[in-house]
Amino acid sequence: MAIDYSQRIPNNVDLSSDRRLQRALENWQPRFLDWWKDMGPDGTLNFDVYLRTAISAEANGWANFGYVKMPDYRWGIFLAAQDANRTIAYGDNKGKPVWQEVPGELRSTLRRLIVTQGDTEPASVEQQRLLGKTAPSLYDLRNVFQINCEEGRHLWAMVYLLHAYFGRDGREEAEMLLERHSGDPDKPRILGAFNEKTPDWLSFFMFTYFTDRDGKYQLASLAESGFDPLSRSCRFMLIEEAHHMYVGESGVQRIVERTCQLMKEHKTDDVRAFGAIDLATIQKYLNFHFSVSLDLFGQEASTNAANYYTMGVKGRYLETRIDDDHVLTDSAFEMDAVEDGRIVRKQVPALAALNERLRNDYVEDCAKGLRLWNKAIADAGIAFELKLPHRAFNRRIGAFSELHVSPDGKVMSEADWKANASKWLPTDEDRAYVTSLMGPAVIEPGKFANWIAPPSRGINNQSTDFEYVRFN
Ligand code: BYC
Repeated sequence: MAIDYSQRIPNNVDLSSDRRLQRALENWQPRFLDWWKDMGPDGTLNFDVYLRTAISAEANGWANFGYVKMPDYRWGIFLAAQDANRTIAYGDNKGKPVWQEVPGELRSTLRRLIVTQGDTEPASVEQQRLLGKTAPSLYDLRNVFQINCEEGRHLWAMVYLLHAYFGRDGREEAEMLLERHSGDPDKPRILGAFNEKTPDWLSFFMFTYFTDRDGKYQLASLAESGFDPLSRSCRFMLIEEAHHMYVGESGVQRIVERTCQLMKEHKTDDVRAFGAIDLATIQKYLNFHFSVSLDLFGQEASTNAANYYTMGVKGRYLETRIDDDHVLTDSAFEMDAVEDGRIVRKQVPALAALNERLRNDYVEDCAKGLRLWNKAIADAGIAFELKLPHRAFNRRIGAFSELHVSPDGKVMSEADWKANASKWLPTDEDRAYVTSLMGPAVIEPGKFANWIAPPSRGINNQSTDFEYVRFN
C-alpha cells in the first residue's frame, strides 16, 4: 500500500480507517515532538537539512531528498508489503500462517521485545544530542541528523505496534519510551550500551559501526517473527539501517586515512602532535564499542531466546536460508563457555545458544569493516593492524562477565587486568584528547576538520562541497 502523506501521521497502514487508533497516535505525536525538542539534536530546530524521506515502502525508490526542518520531518508508520502466503518458518508453530493479531499467550513476551527494541531508538538520539556542535563538516552534520530522524521513525514503528496491538498496556509503554532517558540514574534506558555517552565523533562512528550493527541483527531476527506486523515493521527499518552502518564504516575509514596520511608525511606514529587520532587510540575505542555491543546480544545460554524461537516470536538471522529442521530440539551448537574460571569449547543444546549464534553472525560481519580499514593502513605502507578483541574481553553480560580477559583472549587476575586496562580501553586522558579535537562545527561547504579525510562521495550524487545544511 502506498504511503499516504496527506494525513497528519503519514502511513501505509490505512490509519484513517481506525479512528480510535488514529486519535491515540495523534495524542502521542505532540509528546514525541516535545521530546524531540528537549532531547533531540540541540539547537537545530530552524536548520534546513538535506534529508531523505521515505516515499514508498518498496526496496527501491523509497527515498526522496530535499531540505527539511527537522521538527517538520514526516515521521510516520511504514510497513513492508504483506505477503499473504507467509508462514512461520521455525519452532513449534512452523508451517502455520503468521499471526495478524497477537496470540494471547504471547502478549507479554512480544510486548517486552517490542519495548526493548523501541527503547534503543530514542536512546541513541539522546546519546547523539550534542554532536552537531562539533561536526567535522556539513556532510557529517547532515548524516548525524539523518540518522537521528530515522531513529525517531523507528521509535514510531514500535509505538504504532504498541498502540495498535497491546491496548492500554501498549499505550502506557509508549509513554514510558519518552520518559526513560539515556544515562538517567533514575529512569535509564533498558540496555547497557544505550546509557553510555557518545561525546565525540570517533565514538559516534564506532557506535554507528558496531551498535547500529547489533540493530541490524536484532531487527533481522525480529523480521522473522510470526507476528506479521512486527516482521513487516522490521523489514522496512532494516532498509534505513544500512545507511547508518555506512556512516560508521566510512567515518572510521576516513579517520584512519587521515591518520595514515599524517604518519607518512611526518614519519611518526605520534600524530597527536599534528592534531589527528593515533591508531593506538582508534584501537582502544574499537575495543570499547565492540565489547559493549557484544553485550547487547544477551546471555550465551538463554532460555528466553530458546522460548522466543520455539514460540515463533524471534528467529535466527536469515532463518529461511538455513538448511536444517528449524525446530532445533535435537541439535547441538559449539561455543566458548566458562568452566572453572577458564574458557573452554563446549557442545550445548542449539536452542539455548541462539543469542550466541546471532552474536557469531554479528562478529563475522564486524570483521568486514576492519578488513577495509586495515587495507587503508597497508596501502599507506604502515605496519599496523586493527583487530577485533576477543569476545570475552570487557564483558558485563553473560558468562564472560565473571572473568578478566585480555583483548587476545588470555584469562588473567583482576589486578593484572586493571594494571593493563589503560593499554586496551580509552583512558580519561585519551577521551580528553579526542574531545579536544572536536572544535566548533566546521560549517563551510567542502571543508573538513583536520583529523578526518573527506568522504569519497557525497549524498544522493551531490558533491562533497554541497550545502548539506543551511542555518537560519
Ligand atoms: N543490558 O536471557 P537473556 C538497535 C537482560 S540495537 C541490560 O540473555 P534475552 C539500535 C535481559 O533483558 C537492537 N540487560 O535475555 C542500535 C534479561 O532480563 P530479565 C535492540 C540485559 O532476552 C543503534 C536478562 O538480562 N533490539 O536497534 O535472551 C541505534 C537475561 O538475559 C542485556 C533488541 O535488543 C543488556 N545488554 O536477550 C539505535 C531486540 N542483555 O528477563 C537502535 C529485542 C540481556 O532477566 N531484545 N539483558 O529481566 C531482545 O531480543 C532481548 O531482549 C536481548 C536480551 C537480545 C536484548
